[in-house]
Amino acid sequence: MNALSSEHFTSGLSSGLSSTPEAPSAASEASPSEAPRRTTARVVVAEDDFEISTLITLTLKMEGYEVLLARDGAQALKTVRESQPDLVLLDVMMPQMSGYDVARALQADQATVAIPIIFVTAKQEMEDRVLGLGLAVDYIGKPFVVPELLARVRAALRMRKLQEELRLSNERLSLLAITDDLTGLANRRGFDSELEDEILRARRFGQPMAVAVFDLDHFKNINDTWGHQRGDIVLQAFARVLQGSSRRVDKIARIGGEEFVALLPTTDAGGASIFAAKVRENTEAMDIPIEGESQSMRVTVSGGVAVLSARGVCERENSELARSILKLADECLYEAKTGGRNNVVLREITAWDELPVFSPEMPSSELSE
Ligand code: GH3
Ligand code: MG
Ligand code: MG
Ligand code: MG
Repeated sequence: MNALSSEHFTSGLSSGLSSTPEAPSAASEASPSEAPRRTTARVVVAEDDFEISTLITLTLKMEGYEVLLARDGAQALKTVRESQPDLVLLDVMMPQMSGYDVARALQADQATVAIPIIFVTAKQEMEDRVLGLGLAVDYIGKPFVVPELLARVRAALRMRKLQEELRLSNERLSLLAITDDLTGLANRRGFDSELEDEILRARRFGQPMAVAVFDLDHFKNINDTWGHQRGDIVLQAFARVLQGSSRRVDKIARIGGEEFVALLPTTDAGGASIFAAKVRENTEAMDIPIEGESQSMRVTVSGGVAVLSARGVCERENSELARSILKLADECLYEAKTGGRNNVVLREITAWDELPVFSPEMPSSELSE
């Protein structure tokens, strides 16, 4: 997923986190993190003995679980891979492939490694149990009693649910770490890694790219006149202007209080200039109503655009080039401010070495202050 594209980023927080009421009936081709979540647990039962498999299947179905049956090891592996179940009940002695080998294959595969396995087997020597518990979360001997089997299935599913919740919450946290709360755009941290990736692509394929920084004009006045909260509404409105003016492949972010940036891949000076002008005009045209007031809020923006249409070899590190590009765009922004604001200044660089060398003591975002 391109986490920072304008379309994906705002919807990213909710994707994969909601649940759908119905369990999918057929195997899904989506990866585990993209697959819709089920409310009914799905269990694969791999058992070559007809009577035992019938008993297990009926028992689980009566508990409301969805059951998929496999008659041998190879079929078990295929069914688990295709159906991404919540639990596998695995016999050890089966034709084609032993339960141990199935378990090893599932653990070696990133797509199935997190699916818990319970061995249900007649092999009950101490060594068998030790080997089995190295591969599975639980081990049930045959013959088993139904209530105990069910209790162990429930326990394994409970553990699975907790792990799944933890995984989703971790996913959410990593997304939050690169997201700006107020606007839902990427934050500086998220933007920096995208910028480096884009520089790598631009260098490798010799394509142009542009970085445009925007800073709202006299924004302090907005806060002073209307209060901080309404100032926030203006920031959100400007974020929407940026989103509306950019393409899906563009990456936009809020990198400071009222400072934003847009990264435009494969965009030359002509394209970047059209983009920045559109942002400036759409911002000027914004008329933000204020609840309970007859007046509305208006704001303008200044922009600094650095366009890289550089070819050839360059020894400098991508991270250093990233800082230099932002610095150059910041210098342009500074010119746009001193030139009267509500204004865009663009500079094009045609050789990587023309980029000014960044001095780490001077954070780029402070240059426009
Ligand atoms: P300039 O045209 O030179 O950019 O003037 P300015 O007033 O926009 O610039 P200055 O840097 O002096 O002020 C930036 C203001 O942005 C001051 C600060 O209170 C405000 N600001 C920064 N972050 C936020 C925020 O998250 N919400 C709100 N409402 N205001 C913010
Ligand atoms: Mg068997
Ligand atoms: Mg400002
Ligand atoms: Mg500023």
